Amino acid sequence: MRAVLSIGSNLDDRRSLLQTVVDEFRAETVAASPVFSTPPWGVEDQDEFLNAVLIVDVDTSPLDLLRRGQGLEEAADRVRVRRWGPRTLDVDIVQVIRDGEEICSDDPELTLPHPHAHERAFVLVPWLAADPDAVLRGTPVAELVAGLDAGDVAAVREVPEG
Ligand code: A4P
Ligand code: MG
Repeated sequence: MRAVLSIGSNLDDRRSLLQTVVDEFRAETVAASPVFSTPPWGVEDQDEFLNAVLIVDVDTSPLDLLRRGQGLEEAADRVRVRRWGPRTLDVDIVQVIRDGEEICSDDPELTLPHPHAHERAFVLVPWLAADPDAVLRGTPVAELVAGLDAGDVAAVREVPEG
């Protein structure tokens, strides 16, 4: 199955923390976005995030993929204090495609597609950079981005490497 992962960090050495996810999935990665600097969404009195999107082909189930992501979050010493609050590392599964079909699930443990993906510039802009042909629930991601607040989109800025 193919999965779209959104990764984010706004604490500690953000770039190295994102790199742990890139390294974990290196052999399975089919596309990756650059790293973007993004204003905090949801809870706004916190530091800027670094966000990126990875597209991976994995043999496991969606739940096993979630556990792999959570293992990386734990390795990053992530402490859950506050919903949408500061975090060392967040690995969200945005979408899973199996046999050409987008998997939909309202299971709270793994909701697919991710319920906020369609409204988050910090997910959609990197996703579009990784896959210009991406489609979410039948709508091209390019169209979703075009429908977002232009200021929110412009605030998601690619970070030069290094
Ligand atoms: N869960 C359900 N569906 C999924 C999914 N598709 N992917 C469950 C990953 N996890 C999923 O997540 C809570 C529970 O969601 C997990 O137990 C999992 O089984 P969490 O990571 O423990 O808590 P959280 O991340 O604080 O809550 P939530 O609601 O998942 O927040 P989000 O949606 O992850 O948003 N602003 C910027 N600029 N960049 C960011 O990366 N991230 C967030 C967090 C808020 N604002 C941000 C960013
Ligand atoms: Mg999360």
